Amino acid sequence: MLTNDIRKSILHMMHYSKSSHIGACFSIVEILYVLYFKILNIDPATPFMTERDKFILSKGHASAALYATLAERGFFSKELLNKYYINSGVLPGHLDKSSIPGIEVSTGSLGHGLPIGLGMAIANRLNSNKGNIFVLLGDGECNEGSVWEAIMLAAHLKLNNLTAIVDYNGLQGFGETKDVLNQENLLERWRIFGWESFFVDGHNIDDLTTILKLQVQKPKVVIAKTIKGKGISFMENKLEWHYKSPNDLQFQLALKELEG
Ligand SMILES: Cc1ncc(C[n+]2csc(CCOP(=O)(O)OP(=O)(O)O)c2C)c(N)n1
Repeated sequence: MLTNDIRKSILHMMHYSKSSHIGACFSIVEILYVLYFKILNIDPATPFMTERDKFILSKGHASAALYATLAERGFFSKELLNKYYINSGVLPGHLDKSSIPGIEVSTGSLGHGLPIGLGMAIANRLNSNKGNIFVLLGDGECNEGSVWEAIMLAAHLKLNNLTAIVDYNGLQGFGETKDVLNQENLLERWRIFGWESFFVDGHNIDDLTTILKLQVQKPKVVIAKTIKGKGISFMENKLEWHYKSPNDLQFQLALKELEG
């Protein structure tokens, strides 16, 4: 299963580089898999083709998940994943557009991906470019005011070439999203602001594919219910795995689970 291979790559990268954000990566593996293998009109051989779809990982701290997916999709060799987040590496911890083909936007400072995606969607409309824009945000990231400005303008302009996906895992860096800034009824909030809104199991490949393929007349949001740390029993729904990196024993245990 490719999603399992992506998780294994992420685990190796995090362990080797001793870096953070493994939980944030594991919660979006199925979303990235569906986008890159079933939805996006892209070609790894011509990564800059004009009418391509563009994906923005707005929660740029989960860069390892995107690198692992891009490698599986053929954008670059899997060997390059060893150059993640190390001195003289090639793949930085937060996304840098100039690092490697396939990274559309530099992100890491939360709250910028959707406003940038909005601008790209407007530009595509003005240029009669058929490319669609997809933006993946964290649910904690939806605390940022800039996100809501973009939500309002996209709805006003009825940008049906723009899709947002919210990684709704209920956890952020230092607590539960509902305790940090409660955004009850997140789906209803987007709907009231004028978006075509859907709620799906963010680990269900068929459901994600069906909803992301739906053609609608407005901007679309998919609130994807996920589990932070998904796939490794001792990491699932555990806040500490936002920042912790697996030690040697934890690495072996996690690998065993993925291989089992
Ligand atoms: C503007 C900004 N403030 C703070 C941070 C530090 N930070 C990195 S990840 C994170 C938590 C984000 O939570 P969420 O959006 O729910 O993403 P998830 O943890 O699910 O990946 C924070 C606060 C940041 N990257 N950017």
